[in-house]
Amino acid sequence: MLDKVVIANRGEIALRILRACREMGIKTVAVHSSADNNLKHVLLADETVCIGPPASAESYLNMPAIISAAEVTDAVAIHPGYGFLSENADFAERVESSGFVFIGPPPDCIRLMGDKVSAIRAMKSAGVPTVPGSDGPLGESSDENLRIARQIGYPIIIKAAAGGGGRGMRVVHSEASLTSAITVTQAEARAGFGDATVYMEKFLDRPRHIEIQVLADNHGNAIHLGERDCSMQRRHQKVIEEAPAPGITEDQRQTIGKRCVQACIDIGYRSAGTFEFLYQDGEFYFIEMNTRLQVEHPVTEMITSVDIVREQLRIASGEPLSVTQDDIEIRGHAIECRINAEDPKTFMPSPGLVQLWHAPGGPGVRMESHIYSGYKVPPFYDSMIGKVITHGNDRPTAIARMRNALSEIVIEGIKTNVPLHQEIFQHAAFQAGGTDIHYLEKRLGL
Ligand code: MV4
Repeated sequence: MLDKVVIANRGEIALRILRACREMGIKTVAVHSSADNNLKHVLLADETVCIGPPASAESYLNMPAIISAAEVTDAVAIHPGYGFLSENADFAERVESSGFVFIGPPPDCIRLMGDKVSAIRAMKSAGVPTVPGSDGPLGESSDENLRIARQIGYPIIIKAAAGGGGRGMRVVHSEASLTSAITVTQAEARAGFGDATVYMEKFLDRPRHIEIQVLADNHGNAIHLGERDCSMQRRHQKVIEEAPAPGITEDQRQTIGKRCVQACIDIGYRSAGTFEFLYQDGEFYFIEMNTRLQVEHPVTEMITSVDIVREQLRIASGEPLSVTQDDIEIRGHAIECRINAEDPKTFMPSPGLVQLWHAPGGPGVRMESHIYSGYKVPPFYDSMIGKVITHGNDRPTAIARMRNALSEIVIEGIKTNVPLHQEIFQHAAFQAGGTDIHYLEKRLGL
């Protein structure tokens, strides 16, 4: 097993990784910015290294500083968490060429999936269902682009190959605006990502966002852990996630899951990964793959009893997966609410001193947070300060436990989105389950 791991992240996920390491007898190095001396995982880590000033660009994105920290502490591996450098193929490569293990997929897989055009191509040839589209980058000829769009049928969506997560997209409803929309999206892509490549897909008007969790080791084993429904979102920020997805049958789960597993084998994937799909009218359409541990991984852990971070650490040390596909059974239902330090009405960030913090508890309640009474939420980073996850034998039980948990939470000193969650849990449409990606924004009147 790995001897010592650098945790190249902050907040709740750094604490999650630290806990997994400690359980497994792995020593930990917390690398942190000068604004993060008092992070909970920094206080708990075996060793700490300050890697730069508050700005992420000079600390959590500072590759040489992170690799140097691994060198001076004699660590053997680096876990990037999510965000920051987690999907940076160059970082993964530099980590490995410096002699450390990158706790994630091979750099080539990160690169393949980072380019959405090559990702879709690879997934299509592996038998994963994709959205009808251009199946490649758009060329210069507007006649040819008009022909492709006509064949797909309007509305269509233009997307940047280097985009993803909602950046660099434009919906086109008719021929009249196609050519200019392509030009504008190309210009934005060049300015935003340094790559003007765009592609075209049929625009799905009311899909759900359903994703499949996979794990793959170095011994040719790959498994899927079922799906998560992440449709409850605002401006591409997920707010609530759940597993399993309401209405998805065991047959559908195994069919799409098998396709994802085969795709992992085809591309030589390893570690944890997520296949993102749009789901509409009973069909799955692949859109992107996330080559990292995700924020919402706990809902899958709760319904499968697989510790995804532990599996990542095992895989990185060369151990086989601890479970086979036949071992995986979906048990009950889990829901996650992301808790953000923000105004519940305006969504403006609300950093500052946490004067009082009481965590929720009880059966089936899991709190993933690094905050404590007296902790100061810095203004430099993402506003997510934790996640509450509830699990129960069925969805109504998970919902009832979440309502309890939300009502038990006490946070004084900063504003949070807990009241927003409490409101959503009153909605009849949420209680019924299966709302689409536009539901929350419509309800909020955006
Ligand atoms: C789409 C789509 C409709 N049709 N593609 C946005 C984020 C990026 N991951 C892909 N996105 C979308 N792609 C087609 N062909 C609608 C979205 C979309 C969306 C997707 C998932 C979660 C939230 C979303 C919010 C707005 C639009």
